[in-house]
Amino acid sequence: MLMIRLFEEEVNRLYLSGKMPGLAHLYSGQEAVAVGVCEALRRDDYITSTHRGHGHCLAKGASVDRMFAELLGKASGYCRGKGGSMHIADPDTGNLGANAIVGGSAGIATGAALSAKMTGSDRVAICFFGEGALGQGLLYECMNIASLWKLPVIYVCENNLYNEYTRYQETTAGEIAARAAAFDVLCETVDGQDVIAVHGASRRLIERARRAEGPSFLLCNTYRFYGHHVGDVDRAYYRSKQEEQQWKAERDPIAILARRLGREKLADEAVLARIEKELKSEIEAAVQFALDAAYPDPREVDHDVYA
Ligand SMILES: Cc1ncc(C[n+]2csc(CCOP(=O)(O)OP(=O)(O)O)c2C)c(N)n1
Repeated sequence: MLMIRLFEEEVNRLYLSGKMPGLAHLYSGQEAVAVGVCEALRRDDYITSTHRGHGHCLAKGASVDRMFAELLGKASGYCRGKGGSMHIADPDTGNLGANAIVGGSAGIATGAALSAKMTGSDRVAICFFGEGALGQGLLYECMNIASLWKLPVIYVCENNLYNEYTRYQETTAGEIAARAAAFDVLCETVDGQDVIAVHGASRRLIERARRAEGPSFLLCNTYRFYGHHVGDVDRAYYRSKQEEQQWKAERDPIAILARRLGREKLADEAVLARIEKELKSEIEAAVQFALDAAYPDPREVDHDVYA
């Protein structure tokens, strides 16, 4: 979780210093969801991700140097520098890709689950999506067929309270869990700031999917600490500074886990400080690798691009 947090802070710095083209949607605050879920997966299981995808990629095993290289448009990046923040895919770790189309991850994850079933493997697919995708019809077509065909897919809804600059209650009628229940898809709701809770629920739902008992829906209540994207700095008009400060002070998933580790005498301050130091130097080296890396040859502009 700390790796994701430090990665995102560095992405923000690269953006603010004009070194990163385009923009990025930071995952800070939501780390317990990606980590809690992905720690319950095998390397060959699938995930599909969203525009806010760095945390999912890292939790599934992507390396920070190739991630930074991709963000900076370099040839050593995951998509040879042509995808950028919102399109990172890593087949080696089962990551079928981030997706800038809200709701798009549902179709890909459900298709991957269908392929697992048809080929007789026991792989499962995780569909990460924000609550904004609850407004997309594709999700319901997918949940319907996944339920009828008992596909091994888990729909992980990260409700961070806002679809871009709008509170989710202004776009989402009724109870979220009822939408899964309508398709006879089992739903569990968890505190998305508690990595142990997310992990426990994920293990149950993933093992159930592996036993061919069908799809499920994991509703994670969470919060993003930064704006919708790195450029969304002036945001008091849609959410108050006080609300942000309260979540950061009381509901930070990393601090919640650190307190628990201390209470249960599993790690003391010195261990946590050492982990932070090691991660900081890994991130620093990865940024330097990406800054020094070469851009793709302009003659390759139409290679690996699909239309
Ligand atoms: C099909 C589609 N419609 C609209 C957009 C523009 N858009 C980008 S992010 C976003 C809101 C996403 O909210 P949510 O799914 O809750 O994810 P979050 O940003 O909160 O992680 C919208 C509407 C888009 N990318 N794709």
